[in-house]
Amino acid sequence: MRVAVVTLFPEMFSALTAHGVSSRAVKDNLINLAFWNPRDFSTDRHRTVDDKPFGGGPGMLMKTEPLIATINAAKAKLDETGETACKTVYLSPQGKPLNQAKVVELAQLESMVLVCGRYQGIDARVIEAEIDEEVSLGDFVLSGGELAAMTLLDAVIRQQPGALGDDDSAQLDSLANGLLHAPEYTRPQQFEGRTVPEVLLSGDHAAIARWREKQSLGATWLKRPDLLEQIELSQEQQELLELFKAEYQAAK
Ligand code: 9D3
Repeated sequence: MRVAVVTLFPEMFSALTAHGVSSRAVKDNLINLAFWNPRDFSTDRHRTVDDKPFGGGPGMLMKTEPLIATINAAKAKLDETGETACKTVYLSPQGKPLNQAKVVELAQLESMVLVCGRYQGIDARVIEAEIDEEVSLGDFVLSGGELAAMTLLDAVIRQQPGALGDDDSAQLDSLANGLLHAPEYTRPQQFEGRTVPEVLLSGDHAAIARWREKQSLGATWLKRPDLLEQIELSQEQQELLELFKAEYQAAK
């Protein structure tokens, strides 16, 4: 997959390119990242990249001409390398909140342009003309689109075939099935007076799988009931969740 990132702060992306799973994917050419800086497309002596909003008010917007020129150059380069399935995504507080379904969808594209805003954002006509999708991380305020773009990219990179070792396949990712994960335990077996659930020490793989499924459903019910509304539970899952609820009520 080829990704063109439009950003005033390309150096920030070293967090992705220098560490862990994402850096390995870049090194192995599973993902090709190119950075396009509007400052390089600014034509005045001061290399201006901000401008005042019409109608007044506090704050600045990204200056339109350098931004448009940058997006067009990034798109032209992807076209040149023959990429067809391409989307241009603007990371924006006004976007639809990102979820794993959207990550999986975007990860299947051949290429993508990510536009990172700074200041108070970008001209509405640039969005109309150039942007296919607006994506947000959620209802909180960031200082710009870069951390959001990096978050989206990290999630998309994990989905690229070969990006993950067997130890953490994307199928194991929490939320791959729409549920939170069951609690996990490692050594020591006793820790500050708390012990590991017996079943995990039993060696009974069927019992362990059943316990994990029940805990997964229970954790989702307790912490993220909104996720349960979005999926259809099987008969067995409904029974396991009822068991969890009964034990939960009995314990409190
Ligand atoms: C003046 C009102 N705000 C617009 C809703 C101003 C504003 C806040 C934050 C303008 C830009 C930003 C920068 N944020 C992002 O670029 C951003 C973001 C976010 O702030 N929260 C969650 N997801 C995202 S994705 C990009």
